[in-house]
Amino acid sequence: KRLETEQFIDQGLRNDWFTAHLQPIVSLSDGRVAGFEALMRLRHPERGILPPAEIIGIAEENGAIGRIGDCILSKAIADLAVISKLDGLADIYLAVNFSPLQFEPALPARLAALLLENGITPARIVVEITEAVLMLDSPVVRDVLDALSELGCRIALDDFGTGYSSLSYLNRFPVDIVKIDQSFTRSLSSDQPDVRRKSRMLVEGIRTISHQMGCAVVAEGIETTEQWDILQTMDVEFGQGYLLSRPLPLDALLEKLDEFATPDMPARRAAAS
Ligand code: G
Ligand code: MN
Repeated sequence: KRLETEQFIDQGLRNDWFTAHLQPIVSLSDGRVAGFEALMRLRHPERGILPPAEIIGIAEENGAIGRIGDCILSKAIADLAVISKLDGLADIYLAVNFSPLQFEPALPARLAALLLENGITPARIVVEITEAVLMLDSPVVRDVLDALSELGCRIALDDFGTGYSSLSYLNRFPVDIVKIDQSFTRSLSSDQPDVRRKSRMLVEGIRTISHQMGCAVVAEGIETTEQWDILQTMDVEFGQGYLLSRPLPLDALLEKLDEFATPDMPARRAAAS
């Protein structure tokens, strides 16, 4: 099974099977699309889309993640350039996930060059990292983060509140955005009143600390209108999840964007109907 996955990765890189799917990130106050997160997908010609978690796990072990990351980064930026031409979407942002192994000294310059080629300002790029990057706590990681930040990119801390994610990271690294892990969003609508109440307190607590540290907040994994409604009352700026849209390839996304907010049509009604 593992060998097979390694072969798929190899073939994928050679035959251009890797692609970026894009998932809208929506402003909770008015339902407008604020940005997109690029998510890696391997589209096998016979097997279809392969589960990304397994591919990323193996690619991180055998080092292929660097080349996959480069490929996704350049495709997603090219997609952003296309989306930017649409009415009202000229300032929309792109969030890209980075694995710890991609944090090498050459990254900021390579990203800057890609952005220049595609006519995109660095302020429109969000670099998503997990605590796995910060846990390395190496001078290289620090320097790369600082360089990305100086370039004008924003830094988002992904899956916040789970794993080894530590509040002290907010203190020690230049974080601009906190993404509340989807498990918290899910528990907001748990059938157990106690779990609901406590998750609410956790989300409100994370939000308050994030805001006090000057970070914007994104709630991940919104799947139901109930979760959306709860989050809307909580002063969380942004939301993302299947309720609004699954991650989609560029052509499907361009069609779907019609459903999203215009000034007189909030996105949620469109998404929920
Ligand atoms: O670690 P990160 O948060 O970047 O991972 C996002 C993953 O979650 C992606 O694989 C994406 O497809 C998936 N995802 C996005 N929205 C939802 C959602 O509403 N529900 C669930 N279960 N998964 C989601
Ligand atoms: Mn992410």
